[in-house]
Amino acid sequence: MKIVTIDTLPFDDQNPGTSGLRKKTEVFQNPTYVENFITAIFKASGRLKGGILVLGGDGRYYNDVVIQKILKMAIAFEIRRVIVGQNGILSTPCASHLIRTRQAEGGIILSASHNPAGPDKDFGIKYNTKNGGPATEDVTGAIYNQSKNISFFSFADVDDFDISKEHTIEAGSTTIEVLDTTKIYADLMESLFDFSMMKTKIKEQNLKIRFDAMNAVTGGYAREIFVNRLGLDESSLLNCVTLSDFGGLHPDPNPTNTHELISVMKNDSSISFGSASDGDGDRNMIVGGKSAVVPSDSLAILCANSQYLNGLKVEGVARSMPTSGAVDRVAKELNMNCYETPTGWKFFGSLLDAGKITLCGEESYGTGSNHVREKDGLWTILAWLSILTARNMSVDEIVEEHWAKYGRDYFLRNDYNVSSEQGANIYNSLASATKSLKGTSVDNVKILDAYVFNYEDPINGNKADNQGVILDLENESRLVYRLSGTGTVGATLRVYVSAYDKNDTTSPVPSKLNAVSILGAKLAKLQELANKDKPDLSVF
Ligand code: VG1
Ligand code: CO
Repeated sequence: MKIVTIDTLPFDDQNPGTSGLRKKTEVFQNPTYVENFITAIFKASGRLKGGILVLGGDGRYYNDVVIQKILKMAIAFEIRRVIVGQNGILSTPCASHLIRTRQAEGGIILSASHNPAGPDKDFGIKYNTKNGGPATEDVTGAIYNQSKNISFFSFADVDDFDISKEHTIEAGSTTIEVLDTTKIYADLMESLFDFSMMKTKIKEQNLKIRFDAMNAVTGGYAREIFVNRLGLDESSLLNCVTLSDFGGLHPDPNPTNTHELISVMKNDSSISFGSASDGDGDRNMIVGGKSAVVPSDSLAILCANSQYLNGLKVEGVARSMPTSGAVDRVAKELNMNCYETPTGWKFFGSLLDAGKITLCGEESYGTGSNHVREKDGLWTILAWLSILTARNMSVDEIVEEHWAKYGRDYFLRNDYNVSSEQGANIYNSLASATKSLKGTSVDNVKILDAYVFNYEDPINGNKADNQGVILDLENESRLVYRLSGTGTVGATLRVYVSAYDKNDTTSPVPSKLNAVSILGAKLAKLQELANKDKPDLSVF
């Protein structure tokens, strides 16, 4: 077998963000762009040579081409075994599971997750390490360094491999194992939940559900779980065929993007449980008859109802810093530790590995448990289904019961799309204003505390500075500012707004949070510095 080595020059923009390297697809299509980055990954994770690599993606445009490139490069790099999803399909949580169960050195997931797909949309490459979780900052830093110093890459000069069927291929010193991962993932879910009880109760309770895969990676897994194993009707599935452009959908599951699901739920009151997942299957959205469950609440509700999760023993919980404090209230009541981490699943890994937490979540429609080291969309949906069937209650009833007991943490996120310069300017101005803001009142609202969130991992001591600006306001209201690390054009300033009310739990979110929202924009000088008089997107 001929190994070809090609000279290359570094690209200066291969620095992974919150969750992998994401760019416009056309950037990845630049000659040698993919090869450079893959070489950087291979070199930064020393033990891949002779080790096992898990490989797959969410099925988006360019997935097929990049998979073939990586397979040929893996042979040249003498990776011992590459476990690749059939047709290149592999969800992020399933990749995490495979890395763990097959003792792989790492995994490459081709996905820009919740970003849209297509030749003029986005593509991405994520790297996960041995524990199954997203590469931590030290590893992504090493990858970036390698990418800046690269001078050549190598690949095996062979025809494309047939990855359309389950089989094993020997190539050089590499074994390529093509796997249909649907069964593996469904088996994992079946080991975590009591499917036979759920199946019986779904029938007894005549439960009707809708699940929207948004034409992305979870369609096949969902059919196997919901229809084949839990006996739900085929009509439960929406957009469950994986398409390379996701059928034009924006697979970021929130009420704005899931029109079809929301309208189906509105038009048929007999369907009491709706859900959706994102491009690569790690996010989830839970919808009741009245509205979508706020992800921060979803995490708190899972924690408060963990006795209905088939014996899952919750030792502790964690939430990302912008996520509301709803789960903190439950943790306090249950007398368990609650950790606050920076945004991004990579920061939960050490806590999960050390057994300090069992559940964790983010406001961005991500929740998961210690069964893998990624957030897991279908797991969360099954967790809700497990609670709903065990308690014979609807989503709305569960949410209302929760608020009645704990009060409500009203939450919304305002996104402002600005230029990179404007984003940096707004964020840096806020960060440097924290000292002068602390203790002052603006528009009659007292700013009790103002600080930059610097994190030190409680398990390994790793530091991650400057992860956001936090303003704690009176009456348990809070503003958090940070710049998105997953966008591909300009910058997105995220302003997270929350307010707590023990008694009033039924106000509309926008009106309840209006005053704090306006204050948030004013303090960031959004009008002055970016000419923005309203957010480009509000998610709640
Ligand atoms: C966003 C979310 C963050 C999530 C990340 C990856 O990051 O805010 O909570 O972990 O996406 O999710 P950012 O930096 O744009 O705010 V996924 O499902 O797109 O891998
Ligand atoms: Co995702």
